[in-house]
Amino acid sequence: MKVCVIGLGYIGLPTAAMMASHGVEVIGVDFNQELVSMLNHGQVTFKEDGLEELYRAAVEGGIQFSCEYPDADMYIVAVPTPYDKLSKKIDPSYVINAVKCVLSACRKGSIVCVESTISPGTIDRFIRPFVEEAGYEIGKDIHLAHTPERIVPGNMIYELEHNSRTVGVDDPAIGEKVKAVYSSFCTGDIVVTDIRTAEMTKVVENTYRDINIAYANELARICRQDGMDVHEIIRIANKHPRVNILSPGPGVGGHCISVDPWFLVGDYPNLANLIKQARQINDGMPEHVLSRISEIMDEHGIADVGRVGLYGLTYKEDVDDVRESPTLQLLESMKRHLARGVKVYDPWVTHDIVENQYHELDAFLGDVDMVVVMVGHSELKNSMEKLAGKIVLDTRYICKDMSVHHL
Ligand code: SAJ
Repeated sequence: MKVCVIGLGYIGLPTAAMMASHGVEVIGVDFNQELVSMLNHGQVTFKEDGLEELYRAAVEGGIQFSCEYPDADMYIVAVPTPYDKLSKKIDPSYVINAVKCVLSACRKGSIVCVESTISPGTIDRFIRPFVEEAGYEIGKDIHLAHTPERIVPGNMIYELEHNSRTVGVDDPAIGEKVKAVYSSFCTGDIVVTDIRTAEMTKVVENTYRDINIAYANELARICRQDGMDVHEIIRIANKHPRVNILSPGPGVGGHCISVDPWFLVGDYPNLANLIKQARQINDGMPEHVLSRISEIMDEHGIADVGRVGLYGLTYKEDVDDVRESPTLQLLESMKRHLARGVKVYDPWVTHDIVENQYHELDAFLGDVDMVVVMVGHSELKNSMEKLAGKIVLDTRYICKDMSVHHL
C-alpha cells in the first residue's frame, strides 16, 4: 500500500513517521512549503518525546515530504477542524479542501480516511455530496472512512502504538483493509464500525473529559468558598472504586477538548445542556484565576505595587502547543482588568508571542513578586526551591509541602 498523509502537524507527522518506520510506503503532504522544506532538511517541526528518533527511522524507511498530492492507495487527512465561534458548529473547510485535492490525484478505488476530529454527520453532510458531484461513485471509485486519532500530546508515540482505534466505514471489507494498514504499527484493539458512530465516539470521548474537568473546577470553586481542600477531597473520593475525578486547573486548552464539545452544542443546541455548561465552567476558569490573583495581592498588601508573573504559556505541561491556552485567555482578561505589565515565562515557548515574555527562569523570577503557576512543566517541578520567598498561586497543585495559594 502507498499511503499519503495530508497535514503534517501534531497528528499527521507522527502518524506518517510511524507508518514509514513500519515498512509502509508513505508520502507526507502539507501546503506549508516552509514546513515541508524543514522536514526535507532533517528537522522535525515541533517538540514531542521520541519524535526525533521516530522521524529518523521514517527517513530510513523512505518517507517523502511534498506539497504536491501524489497518487496513492490510501489517503489520511489530518488537518485542523476549527469551530465557528458564533454558531459553535464545525468549520470543515480544511477537510473539504484536502479531500478535493485528493480527488485530483487519486487512483480508482483509493481509500480516503479522515483522521481529523469531525462532528457527527460531517462526512454525510459535507464530504459525500461534493465527491458525488465531482462524478465519483462512493464505494466503487473511491471509499470514505473516518479513523479518528486518539493520541495525547506529551505521550503521542507510545499512544500511537498502544491505544485502541476506531475505523468507521460504509463497507466492512474496506474496514479490514484500513485496519491492516493501521495494524502495521498499532498493537491496540482496532474496532470497525460505521462512519457516524466513529465520528460521534471521538467527540464523546473528548466531551467526557471536558465534563469531568468541569466538575473538578466547579468543586474547586465550591471548596474555596468554605475553606475546604479540594485536592484532598478529590484524592480521597478517588479511592472509591467507581469514582475518578480529574484535577481542577486554570482552564481547559488545546485544540481538542476545548473545541470538540462545542460541535455537539452547535448541532444539538436544545439537547446539549450539560455539555454547554461544562464548556462555560472551563472557559470561566481564567477569569477565576484573575480574581484569585487580585484577592491574594490584597491579602499580602501588594495590590498596587506587586509585580505578577505567569509561569507557563502552553495549554498543558511539557508540550510546546499554545492553542487555546488558558494563559493566553488570562492575558486577554488582564488587559481588560489590570493595567500593569504582567510578565510571562515558558521554557517550551522559545519565540516571543506575548509582551514581557522572558526566556530565562531565573531572570523571570528575579523580576516578579508573585508567581502564578499556570502550567506544571517538569522544569519547575524539578526546581521548586527557586520559588522560595515568592508569593505563589499554584493553579496546578504541583507545589507540594509548600505554603502557596490555590485556586
Ligand atoms: N486538564 C485539566 N485537568 C485535568 C486534565 C487536563 O485541567 O485533570 C486540562 C489540561 O491542562 C489541558 C486540557 O485540560 O489544558 C486538555 O488536556 P488533556 O491532556 O486532557 O487532553 P489533550 O487535549 O492534550 O488530548 C485530548 C485527549 N483526549 C482524551 O483524553 C479523551 C487525547 O487522547 C486526544 O487524542 C486529543 O484530546 C485529541 O486530539 O482529540
